[in-house]
Order: sequence, then structure tokens, then C-alpha cells
Amino acid sequence: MKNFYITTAIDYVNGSPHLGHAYEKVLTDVIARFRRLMGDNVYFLTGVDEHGQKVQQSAKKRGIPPQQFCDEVSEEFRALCKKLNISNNDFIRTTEERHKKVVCELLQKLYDKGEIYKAEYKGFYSTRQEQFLQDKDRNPDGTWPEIFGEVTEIIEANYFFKLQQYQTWLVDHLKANENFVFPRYRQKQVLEFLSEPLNDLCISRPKSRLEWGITLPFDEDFVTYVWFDALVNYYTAVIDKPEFWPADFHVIGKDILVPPHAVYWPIMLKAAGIEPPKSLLAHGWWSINGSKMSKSTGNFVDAAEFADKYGVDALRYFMIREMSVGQDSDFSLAQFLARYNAELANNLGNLVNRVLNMTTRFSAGVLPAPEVSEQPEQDLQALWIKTRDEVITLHEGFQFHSALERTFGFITATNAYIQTRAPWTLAKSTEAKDAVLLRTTLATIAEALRLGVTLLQAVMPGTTEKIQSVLGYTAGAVWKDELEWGSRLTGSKVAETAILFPRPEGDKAAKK
Ligand code: ME8
Repeated sequence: MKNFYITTAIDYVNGSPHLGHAYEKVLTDVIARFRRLMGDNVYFLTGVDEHGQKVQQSAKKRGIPPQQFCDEVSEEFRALCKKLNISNNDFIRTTEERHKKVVCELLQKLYDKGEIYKAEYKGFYSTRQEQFLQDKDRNPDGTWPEIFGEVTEIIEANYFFKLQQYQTWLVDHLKANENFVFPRYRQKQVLEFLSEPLNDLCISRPKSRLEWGITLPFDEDFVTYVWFDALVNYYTAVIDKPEFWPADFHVIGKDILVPPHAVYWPIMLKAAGIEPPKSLLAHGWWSINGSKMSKSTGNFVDAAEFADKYGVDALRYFMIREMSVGQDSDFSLAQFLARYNAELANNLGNLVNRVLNMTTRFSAGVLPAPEVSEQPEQDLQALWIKTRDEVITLHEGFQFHSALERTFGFITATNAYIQTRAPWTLAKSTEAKDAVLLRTTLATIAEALRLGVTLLQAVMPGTTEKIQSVLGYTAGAVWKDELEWGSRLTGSKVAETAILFPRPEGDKAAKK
């Protein structure tokens, strides 16, 4: 069994989770579930990033101690995972002792090796981004870009990590590992960043300015820079499971690829004599109704609320179907409802209910065996083989939106096959050959549905299970044998009906 370790970014707890956080978790969950279905031994980590200035400030605003603030907000993130049916094996919080211990050991090791030194720093600092700025970060007119928020000039002593001396190593490493970053064009972005000399990384903050962090093991007047602390979470979680290191994938948003994940993290590990992760997967950003998601303007989607209203799997389906991994996408209710009605309710939901309804009416609720295989059956089976093979390849290349498109193409073809065979007409006939065709049709559509739905398992696990259950079928844990066309449902007693995708309330109003 192959070990497969996958992680999401750990979310800042300075605000409640939104759709962007939900997407990252669902995307990672789809990959984790797919790898399990392929037979891998998967370890899936998610969690929260609890230190740093932003969290300290948010706690202060609420008038409560930072730990209490973190305890409260991190529960919201944990609850979101549960709500979205995320199959994570672990949920890490950076305020946990297990994590502080690993960060301190790593810092001490690097300090002892001479990789960390103390120096005076004079320069500009962005509180919002928690980073020191350089002149090259300025706008052409000399002002600071808005993303940095308030920028102040500071002079202070700090500890620095010798990043620069590993620059050549990292460039060589990237060139030798062309698939280090997915999508590939983002790897070029990393190399471009590395075409300029790197500055050493300031990895401390004096306690006079920031207290909420992990105290440096070699100087108690300082806390660790939040990024240096946060990145280590991936390593902390598997410290007693070395078979999972190096990580197979860190799934992150494009905004935190360069420099933290693609530059700082591999170098931190290299300097400590630890293998870097195998790959990074950088996804795009969701906007809402055409503009950037923002809590302050109220332009954001509360994923948990949305899932309550429209269904967890409908939300999972929409996010994965709509966004091509790596690209940006817009979330609009009208587009969600269009897909919900056309693809989920009228295509998949309709097929399920046709299978159940016709089996109930024409076969006393028990699925018959197929008896003949003529052109329509052969065509559908051939399409199945093609769809299945393509969908697996697309999953392996993270092209989940296309995989769903192909799978729904197969569902559409199964609905079309029903029209071709017209079982309602066959049922009226008194001829023996029509009875044979009717039984064959019922068996064929049930088997096609079983197979099509199996391909949806990683994206819509709850729906898949529900459909398997109304078909009276229990699937195996891995795909190996599940994807072969056969007669597995012969003799199965099916339910009379299934409510999968109820018409959402306010549907018409929202469509305007
Ligand atoms: O960056 N669309 O935390 P975070 C898609 N703590 N993804 C989005 C998004 C959007 N609109 N908004 C945010 C941090 N994300 C650090 C990470 S990892 C060691 C430390 C994604 O809460 C974002 O790209 O700001 C990131 O991957 C994740 O949500 C957490 O963002």
C-alpha cells in the first residue's frame, strides 16, 4: 500500500471561515478520497494558524485573551470540516504543545548549526501581511500597495535565517523536479522570484511588539515569526508517523505559494536536513458576484450556512465542477442554481428516480438480470469504459471539473438510453421478446447508474452512499472492482423513491 500524505493550508483564526476556506478543504478532500479509492494509505491533515499579530489584534478587539479567542474560532473551522464531510485524519492547532515542541526543536537545531543569526534591522513593516517590506514592494509612485495596510518604519534587533545561501540549491531542486508545483506555469513564477537575490528571512518578533507567538528557545525576549511557526505544522502532525514524510501534496491558495511555501518551507527543511515536500498544489481564488470576497463589505458566502440551505454535496459539486484547479472562479447564486437544477436535479436526480420508479412498477421493486445485449446496450457499455478511463486519468491530473463533466455526460447518455428503449411501451406489450428487453433495460439502467455514481464518490460521498443504499447496494472501500460493468444489482430490492435534490426555496426569485 502506498502512503499518501496531503495537507491544506492552516487558516488564520482572525475571522470566521468563508467559501475560500471551504473550497480548499473540499478540493483536498476530493484528492484524499480519490487516493483512498485507488487503494493508497492516506493521511489528510487540516487545521488552524493561531499565532501572530492579526490574531492578537482580533482577540483584543473582542476584549478576550488570545487563547480563549483561538479556542472559540478554531471550533468554527473544525465544525465546518465536519459539516462539509471532510475526511481529514487530523486537525492541528498551532497553539498545541505537540506543535510548539517541534517548532522549538527545529529552531534550536538551526540555531546550533549556525543557520540563524542576530542583527539589527531598520526598515518598513506591514502589520497586515506581517512582513518586512523592501523598496521593490512599493508602487511606481513610491506609495505602498493597499494589500500591505498600514506600513510603519521600525528599527529593531531580530533573528535572521540564512535563506540566501540555499538559493542555488532551491533553483537546482526546482529544475530537477519539474512537477514540484502544480499547475506547472506556477513553477515558472517561483523561478522568476528566485532570479533575484533572496534576502535572509527575519524569523523573530520582539515581545515588546508582539507577545502572541512561540517564544524562541534561545532568546525569551522574542517570539517566532508566524510563518516560520505555521509552516512547521505539516511536519509536526506526522512526527510520530515518519512513513508519511515527505508530504505528497500541500494544497494552498495561489497567494501563499511564493515565497512562503515554495521558497521558505523547502529551504527551512533543507537547512535542518529534512526532505522537502514532493509537491505543492496552488488553487485559484473565488470571487463573489464578480468582486473580491470581503468580510467588511459583506460580500462573502458563509459556506456552512449555504450547505445547510442547499445541501452539502450540492455545494461540494458546484465548487469542484465550476472551478478548474489553479484558475480563479466567480461564485454566483444564479450559476449555482442553474447547475443545481439542470445537472443535479434534472439529470442525476431524475435518473435515480426513473430507475427506482420503473423497477417498482415493472418488476415489483426487484432488479432483474440482463438477458440480451443489442446495439443500445453495447453503445452504453462502450461509453462507460471510455468515461471511466478518462475520469481516472482526469482525477490523477486534478482536472476534476472535466471529470465531472464526463461523468454527467454518461448520466445524460443513460437517460437517453431510457428514451431509446422506452420501457413504458415495452411494459404494455404482450410479446415475450419485449419482456426480455424490458428486463434488460431495467438491469442496464440500474447498472449504469451504479457505475456513474461510483465515479462521483470522491466529490459527493453522501449522495453516492444514499444512491447506493436506495439501489440496495453496498460498495467496497476501493474502486478496483467497483468500476467493472457487471450484473451486481441482480436480485436487489430497491427503494420506491429518493429525495436527493429538492427544489431550493426562493429558487425563482434568485434566478432573476
Ligand atoms: O494564509 N478563494 O491563512 P488564510 C480561494 N494562515 N481560496 C482562498 C480565498 C478565496 N477567496 N481566501 C483565502 C493563511 N483562501 C495562512 C496559511 S499555511 C502554513 C498558513 C485560501 O486564512 C488561502 O489561499 O488567510 C489559503 O490557502 C487558505 O485559504 C487560508 O487562508
